Amino acid sequence: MARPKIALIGAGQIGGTLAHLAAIKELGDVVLFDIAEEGDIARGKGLDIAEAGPVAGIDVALKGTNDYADIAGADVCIVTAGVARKPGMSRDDLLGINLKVMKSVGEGIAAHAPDTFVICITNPLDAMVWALREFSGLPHNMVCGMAGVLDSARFRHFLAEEFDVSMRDVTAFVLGGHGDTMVPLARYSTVAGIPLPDLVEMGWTTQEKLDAIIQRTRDGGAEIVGLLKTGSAFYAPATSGIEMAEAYLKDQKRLLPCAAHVDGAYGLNGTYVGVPTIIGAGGIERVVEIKMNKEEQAMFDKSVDAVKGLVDACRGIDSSLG
Ligand code: A3D
Repeated sequence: MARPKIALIGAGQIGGTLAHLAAIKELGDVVLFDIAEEGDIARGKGLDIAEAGPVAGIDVALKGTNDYADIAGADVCIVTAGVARKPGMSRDDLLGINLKVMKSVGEGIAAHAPDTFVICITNPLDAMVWALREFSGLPHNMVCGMAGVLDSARFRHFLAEEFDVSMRDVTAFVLGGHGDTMVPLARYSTVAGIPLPDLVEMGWTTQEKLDAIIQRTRDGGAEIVGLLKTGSAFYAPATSGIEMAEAYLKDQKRLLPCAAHVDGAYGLNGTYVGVPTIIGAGGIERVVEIKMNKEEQAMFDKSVDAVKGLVDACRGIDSSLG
């Protein structure tokens, strides 16, 4: 049986890390696509990782390209093409530039890999995944965005540090748009099944400390941008994207929060936003609707409104978007 094929559209910081992780995990053959003018980074990174193969014992093929024809037959496309944040920029500042990129990427995927499962990582995430779906015309269940896995991972990391427990025992739930309005849900986040509010009652932490961790989670991307100065996070985003790709390729039916097309659930009709989903061979097989209390629902609604505002801004920039 042929190995699965993974196309990485964008071979920058996240794209290169995705290629390395996909190769190390032997998820399939990897094609790196980029149009960078300052160097042939797609071919350079592809060759560099391939040359690690004999040492690491990796039996997959890597190819760099600037020709969309090379992504033909891809089972998964992970899209990071576009520009990333610099200090002082919000994710939303990237909208105009990255919308144009989504148009060319969407058309490239539609022409050469229409049966693929698309995971978008380009920011501002929820609006870009919506636009990418519109431009590509692929079925909604086959186009999603990575943000919730990363935001939840950040939350889990901070909680594991606070409680001094293994992060393997910490589960966390972050919903809503990937931005300042994201909704970390304490009630649905646990240490081995014990919800965070109970842990506060048990004296493991205080409500003030928990609130500070929630805010740090919301600001997690900006914290890394502030440290790196030259770009944004890439190791954790790439690791999160690979987890979603693996769930699809291996039909794992993982319950993962991701930016999915929500039509009916949560009172929404046709909005891309971060929700719990089941990812398996059918792509986004299900959107899981959880119960929220009034306060959580209000935060979620605010986040949905922020996403809708960005989608409207996209429509204002490109009149071909319906
Ligand atoms: P970077 O290292 O700049 O890589 C982006 C690559 O895209 C560059 O190599 C460009 O040459 C390439 N590119 C630009 N236009 C095109 C095009 N039309 N076709 C093909 N390639 C193109 O950025 P990065 O890898 O650090 O980040 C990529 C994106 O992910 C940015 O938009 C970030 O804001 C975003 N990001 C999202 C998250 C989420 O959690 C959603 C986290 C971190 C970064």
